[in-house]
Amino acid sequence: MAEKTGRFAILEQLLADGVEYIFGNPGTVEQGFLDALGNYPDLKYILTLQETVAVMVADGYARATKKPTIVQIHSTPGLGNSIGALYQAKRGHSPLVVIGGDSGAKYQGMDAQMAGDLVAMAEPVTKWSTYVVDPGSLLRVLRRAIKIAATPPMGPVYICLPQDILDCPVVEPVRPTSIPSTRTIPEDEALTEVAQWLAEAQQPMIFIGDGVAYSGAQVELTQVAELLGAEVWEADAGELNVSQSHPLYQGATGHMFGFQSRPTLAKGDVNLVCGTYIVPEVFPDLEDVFAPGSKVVHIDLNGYEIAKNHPVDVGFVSDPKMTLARLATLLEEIMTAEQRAAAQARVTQIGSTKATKIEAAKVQDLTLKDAVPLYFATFMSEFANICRRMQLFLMRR
Ligand SMILES: Cc1ncc(C[n+]2csc(CCOP(=O)(O)OP(=O)(O)O)c2C)c(N)n1
Repeated sequence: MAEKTGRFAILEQLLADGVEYIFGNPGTVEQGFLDALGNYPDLKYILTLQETVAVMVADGYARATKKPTIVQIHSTPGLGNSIGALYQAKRGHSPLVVIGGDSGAKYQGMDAQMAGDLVAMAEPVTKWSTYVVDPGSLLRVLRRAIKIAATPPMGPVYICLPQDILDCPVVEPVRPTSIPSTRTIPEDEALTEVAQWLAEAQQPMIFIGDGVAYSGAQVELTQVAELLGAEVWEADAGELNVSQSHPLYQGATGHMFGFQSRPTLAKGDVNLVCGTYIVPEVFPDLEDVFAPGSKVVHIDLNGYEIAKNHPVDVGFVSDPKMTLARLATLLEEIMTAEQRAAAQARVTQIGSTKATKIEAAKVQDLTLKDAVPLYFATFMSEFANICRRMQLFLMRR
């Protein structure tokens, strides 16, 4: 094999992993890397003029594609500018792979201009932060970074690629990164017990977050909600987890004040939490949020978030799509005719309450239409008209 240096090898590694875009804002130490890019026209570099923007644009792309997404940033000042955006990417479980430049491992001791403890800076805002110390492990560590970012619960990683390492010959073979499958499902016995609780519930409630969308579980979630006749609330969500026009969808519990979300959280006798943590509010009530004696079931690939703040009766570290699909089948098998009728009555009642609330809100909006400058509902209505005129179609993923 012809000898190639690290900067060519990492680009070939990215191509082997199906990467099409690199977002970034480079500096002098990334110049060799940028020169190498010229050899790979299939990799497109999206330049932004500030690092926060590079990370945020990449974050959007990463969440939309759910694929490991590369952002390239300059050493200490560049990483410094990225911190806030990386924090948001971490909270949003975005599979970002931040590749950071640095003058070189051999210059570390000099503490020269723009030197800093890059790994320590990135650590609190990433899932993993590391520095490549030897050309012999350049691709191994890059693949590990990609794997960590893209394995659910996904999240941003930082990998520092010092310039002198990128200038060294690399003999490691390029091969696609192995991303483990997380399509896992709980034991049927445990899931059957949970299905029984839910079937018997008088007031089942569902609380969801982006774990639903990341697992592609929108259909299964909706099916379970309809079978149960349960209100569906989003606790911590930015993705499309359920159709917002569905009669059972009730909106978000809120992210500011616990006293506002508490009545909703305390309403159910059996609570199904999926793909979110409870509770994301900034000013949460520190006491338990669910009704005393109620049951709580949490399904999530993110084990850290299960029972993070409040106890659960059962937590499943499993894939929402597969688990909800199996739960729906079990419910169909075990629900009695009486339970089905009660659930159907709840669907009708929840839907009509929602429709009445929406009508009342529309009347309220009309009264305020011209009374308040830039009233939001007026803005959205005008915006919808423009979209219609421009024939803009919002594609549902
Ligand atoms: C925060 C940060 N990001 C990136 C760099 C790398 N860098 C050094 S000079 C430069 C271009 C600056 O362009 P401009 O602000 O127009 O100033 P000019 O030097 O062209 O006058 C960049 C991106 C840096 N030093 N600091």
